[in-house]
Amino acid sequence: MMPTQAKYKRPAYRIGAFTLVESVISMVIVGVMLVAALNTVGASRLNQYKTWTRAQGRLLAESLLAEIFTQPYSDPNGAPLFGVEVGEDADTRDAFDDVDDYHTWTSSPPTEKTGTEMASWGRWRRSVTVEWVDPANPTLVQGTESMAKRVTVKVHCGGMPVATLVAIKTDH
Ligand SMILES: [Ca+2]
Ligand SMILES: [Ca+2]
Repeated sequence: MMPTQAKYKRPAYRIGAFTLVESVISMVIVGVMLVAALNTVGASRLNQYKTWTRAQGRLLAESLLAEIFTQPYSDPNGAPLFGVEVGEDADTRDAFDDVDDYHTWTSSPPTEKTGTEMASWGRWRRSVTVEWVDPANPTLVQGTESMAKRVTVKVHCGGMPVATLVAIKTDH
């Protein structure tokens, strides 16, 4: 009598279930998609922060530049000097009464003109440079009185530059 050949029987673990390899591949795919999604969210938040920082920096620069431009071109009292005049305190803007008094002014955190520190702005710095420039070409710095002063206000946050504004004040 001839021996009968054993009938093929499908393994039970294949019926209605994932194999171990399929499960691992699925987890890898989900993991990669999750990382990509988190990276996208992180990049979006970073862009929002940078936009906010630039906007705040510009506001800080504009407010100080506006204050400087309410001052006359040169000191109204006595012999004007480039920088603070005799008797004016260079540590606070309270006594500043002309544009070039602000030359080399810097403060962190930013302060009001009275010297009051702006609360919650500890990482921010404002600084000012004033230079005589050629009225016909304000990119050319002059070593002597030229009847035009270029005022540059820079704002840093955490040591990084975030805003720079430049304006020219002339002696009418
Ligand atoms: Ca002055
Ligand atoms: Ca002055």
